[in-house]
Order: sequence, then structure tokens, then C-alpha cells
Amino acid sequence: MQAGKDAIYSYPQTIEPFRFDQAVAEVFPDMIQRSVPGYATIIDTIGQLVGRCAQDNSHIYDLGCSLGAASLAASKNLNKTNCKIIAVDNSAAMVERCRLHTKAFKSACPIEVLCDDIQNIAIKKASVVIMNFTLQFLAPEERNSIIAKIFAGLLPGGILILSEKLQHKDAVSNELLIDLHHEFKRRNGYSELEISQKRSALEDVMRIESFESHQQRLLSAGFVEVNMWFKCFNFASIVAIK
Ligand code: GEK
Repeated sequence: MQAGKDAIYSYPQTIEPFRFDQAVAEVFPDMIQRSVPGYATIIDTIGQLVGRCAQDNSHIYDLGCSLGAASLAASKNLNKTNCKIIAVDNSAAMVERCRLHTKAFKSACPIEVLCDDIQNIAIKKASVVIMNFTLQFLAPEERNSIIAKIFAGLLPGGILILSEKLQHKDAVSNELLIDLHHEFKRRNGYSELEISQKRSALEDVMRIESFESHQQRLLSAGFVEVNMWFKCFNFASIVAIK
């Protein structure tokens, strides 16, 4: 299976709510690279964080794994014994490709790929939980319970890496950061039509929050330290420590 160039919104169409289907899975590496500022840096740093924070005899979860980029970065950096990486996604098309990707790579620890909703799976003995741009796709009312479940399943000193697109409270700054993101997409070859059609498709599917809301939720769940370690325009990644 050859990954292709994302041209999904390049022609005028009736816009349906965005879905992680076969067409998206086929072009996903190109799509995310050209749409998320700093994606390669975030994946590389997730690997580093796993290298530093994974514990012996523990699990590393990659929730909303897509094609497994974060799991592979984790596996390359893992230097502890008796660990398992558990990658979960509810898109069958993503999971099928993720299994191929992870099998093709020689890993010192097993990578188990599950096709399920992250709300259905048990989180146990976790030293690192990765949610790289996944929480934003859950309904806002479902977010507290998944964060509480992750907190309960983390070992003492365990970490959650949470990457999200953010909304900003100040209207002018919010628009400025959205504009900078759109310019990032233009510079990566997306047309005005592609940018506006993708934006419409995501409107009701991806409901974004402010950093302050995420911080509040994480602190309320019991995390003792919550820090933003990456930000570019309206994209950020947070590390929360139990
Ligand atoms: C990466 N983390 O490359 N249960 C399971 N999976 C879900 C759910 C859910 N409830 N909701 C959404 N997903 C990846 C990128 S993409 C982000 C993550 C993006 C899955 C969905 O199927 C998709 O594969 C992923 O979460 C979000 O590091 O495309 O902006």
C-alpha cells in the first residue's frame, strides 16, 4: 500500500462531516504533515518522552493511533524491560494500515493494535499515555471521563502526552493564529478551496477548546503538573504528570 498525496477536497463537492475512512487513511501521512504545524517535531519528541518516562513492566498507550507514527517513535526510543505498546483506533481503515506499518518495523517490545473506541478499552499499568490530536474528536461531554480513566490507569510518575488544536480566548489573537495556520497550509500546497472545504467538514466533528480548559480538566482529574511543551500557531502539546 503506497501512501498518496492528499487531494480529497481539491474539487468542489457537497461537504459531509469528516470521517477517518479508507480515502483519508490512504493519504494520511501527507495530510497530517501538510496540515499540522510541527507534526514531525511532536512525533520525534513523543519518542524522547517515552525514552525518558517509560517504566519497566508497564504499558504505553497510543490512543487514536491512526497509522501508528507515535507508537513507532515510542518503540524506537523504549529502553525499559517487559513493556508493551497498545495502539488503539476506531477506524478500521487506519487500523489495517497501522498493523502493516508496525509489523514492518522491528520492535524490541510488542505493539498490539486494537480496533476499538478508546472509551471501551481498559487502561492498566500505564507509564505513558499518548493522545496525539485525538481528544478533540470526542464529544466534549465525553472528555472528562476518558481523562479520569487515563489518570486512574497511570502508574505513579506516569505521564499523559496530550496534543490538541486550540482555541484562544482573545478574538483578535484567535483569528491571527487561524490565519497563520491557513497560510501554513497554503505554503504546503493546499488551495483556498481545499482549506475552506476541509474547515467545513471538520466544523461539527472537531470541537476544540482553550489551553486553560484542558489544563483545568487535567488538574481536576488529579495530575500534579500540567505543562505545554510545544506550541505553533493554534496547535499545542501538553505533558501532564501523575
Ligand atoms: C498520529 N495520533 O499520527 N476511539 C478511537 N479512535 C478515535 C476516536 C475514538 N473515539 N475518535 C477519533 N479516533 C495520530 C493522529 S488523528 C488526528 C491522530 C487528525 C481516531 C481517528 O480514527 C483518527 O485516526 C485519530 O483518532 C485522530 O500521531 O487527523 O487530526
